[in-house]
Amino acid sequence: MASLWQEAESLKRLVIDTDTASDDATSLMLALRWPDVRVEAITTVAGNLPLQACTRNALYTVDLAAGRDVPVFPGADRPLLRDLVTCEEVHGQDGMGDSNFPPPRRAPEPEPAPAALVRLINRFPGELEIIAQAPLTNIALAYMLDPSIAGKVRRLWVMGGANNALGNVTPAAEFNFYVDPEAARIVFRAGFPITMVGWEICVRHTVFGPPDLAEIEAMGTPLARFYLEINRAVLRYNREHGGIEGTSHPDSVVAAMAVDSRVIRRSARCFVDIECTGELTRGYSLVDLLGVTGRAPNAEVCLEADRDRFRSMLFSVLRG
Ligand SMILES: [Ca+2]
Repeated sequence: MASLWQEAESLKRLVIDTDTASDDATSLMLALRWPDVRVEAITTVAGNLPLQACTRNALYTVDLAAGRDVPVFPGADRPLLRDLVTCEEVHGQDGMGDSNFPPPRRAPEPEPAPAALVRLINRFPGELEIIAQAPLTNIALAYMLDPSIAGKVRRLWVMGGANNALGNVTPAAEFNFYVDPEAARIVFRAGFPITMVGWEICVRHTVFGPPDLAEIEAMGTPLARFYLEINRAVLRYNREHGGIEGTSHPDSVVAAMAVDSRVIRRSARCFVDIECTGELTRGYSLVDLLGVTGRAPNAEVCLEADRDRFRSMLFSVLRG
């Protein structure tokens, strides 16, 4: 009995909200394979690709990486107010490096993602951590269904925005906040205990260059092969358009932080808001590092990640 109780005590319960393509799948792998972590659900949302493709990629990744059944709940197929913007040019037409994987073995759940989020957060009040690594549409919809969930989530990890740094869709904006800025604004004003990890953290502390990739290739495991396949397109895109020589890990570094907070080296509590009306700055994340707005902090903002720790964590997962 004691060991069962201890197991329940040390178990970290996660839900991952994802527009599954390339690094989203790596993030799922890391969380699904990490000890003492239980991924209670995966929720999908339109973003990198249309919803159906994101859901298919999530299901395929669960087939490959999860040792147990993890339900996948499809959610919003478009942003709250705007037309969907996708980015097949970054991740490949299938979002997985044009690997054209066979159809997944399992099927998505019938319950919509926002309803599933509300149900699970209320089932595990104060216990669930959510990794939001996509446009925040599902999280905003869940909050609108039941505003009390903002106070019941143990932590909401947000991959999105850029902390006073260059965006990746426009100079002002990172993709997730650009796609659905209204959802991002709703979520940051809702009172969730947010940790925000911006695009600049990915660029500065998570890139795997040629020596890292050679080491992964030499592993020869199914997960290492999967990693290299799904990152083919993004590797090319990073080189030709992103000014980055290697693979980038915006989502998987957040998963690593969620399962081991030592991956965050420095952070600061700041007021963060998202631009919804700017002529040139749609989706810009205002991070008030100096406190000049006089507004109360609403997020813990990651300032520096531990690259070596992240690398060794992901490598240990890929080695299998
Ligand atoms: Ca994503």
